Amino acid sequence: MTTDAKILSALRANPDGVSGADLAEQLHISRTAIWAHIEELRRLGYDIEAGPHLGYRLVSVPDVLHADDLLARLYKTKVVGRDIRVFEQTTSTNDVIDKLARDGVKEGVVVFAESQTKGRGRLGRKWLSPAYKGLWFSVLLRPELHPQEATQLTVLAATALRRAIASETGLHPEIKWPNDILVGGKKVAGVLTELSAELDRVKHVILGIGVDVNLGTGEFPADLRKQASSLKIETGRPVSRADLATAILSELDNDYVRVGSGRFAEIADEWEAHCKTIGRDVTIQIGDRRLRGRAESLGESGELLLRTEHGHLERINGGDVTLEK
Ligand code: BT5
Repeated sequence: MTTDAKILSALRANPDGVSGADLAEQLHISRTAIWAHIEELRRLGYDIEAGPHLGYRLVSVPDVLHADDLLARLYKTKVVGRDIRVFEQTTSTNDVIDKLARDGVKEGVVVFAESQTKGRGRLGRKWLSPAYKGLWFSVLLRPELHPQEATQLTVLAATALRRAIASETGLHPEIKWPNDILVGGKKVAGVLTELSAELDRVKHVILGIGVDVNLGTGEFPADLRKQASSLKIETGRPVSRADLATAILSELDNDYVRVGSGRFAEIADEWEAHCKTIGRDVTIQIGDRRLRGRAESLGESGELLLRTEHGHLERINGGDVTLEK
């Protein structure tokens, strides 16, 4: 843990304040060094009060993503978030992770960007990623899975993401198969799963997650306004991105460990309980192919089981779903 992270942890553990002398002793550095770090944190926007009796007290934290701070808050995770990197701007965070994956970096590394110049959705579609308004990040995983089972990870990501958004905001998000999180019928988050695989083995998976946190209505272009929304619009108040990021990463870690120990079925049950798609009549567009039918359930590998209008059961691994009225 870096000195900044240790100071922030100590301030959080002592909400009434902690003296410079105590901090210096705990961290084995001089009081002057403590003071210099406090000044640096203040420059980043952390409001730290100092007084002769109370010592240093954390009054408020800024809505910035600070890698050391996130690391300190995620000290309990087993895989996801053991290594966190924050960039001001990237093309796509999935591309940054892809490069790290090829360089042999361990699974669990997370890359956040305050803004992306080439944020993307599936099939090369554009993903709007304005600066400081959302969470735009990617996670590297190296699971022991067959390539056909990789859809499990999209299911996992959507389930963890839904749970974290619900607990942090009190909203009731729903999942639209395979990768959308909706609130009040509008998309507030999406998952882009990219895979590098050999015939029978997954080499690595990149989970790219975009969450519209504090965008105002005016920040969505007109063509997206009908279908997209943000957590701020839906709750009527700003949402702390650092708190939400911490919650999402710890839920992801939890569920990744569950999948690794063969407990995907538990996640699938939770997913079905919150899925808007199951039990509905749908049209699914897969490339040039269009299928109609009823979405029956989730298969063992995370695929959607569709009873087509002709009565066959189809296993669907990707595509765009439109819900029929
Ligand atoms: C997705 O694709 O929903 C996956 C989105 C993943 C974004 C993250 S951000 C971090 C990481 N780095 C990346 O480059 N990507 C990932 P899809 O289901 O194909 O939906 C894309 C469609 O959603 C677009 O064609 C738009 O209609 C709409 N859209 C674009 N930006 C949006 C936004 N910010 N919020 C809601 N909808 C959006």
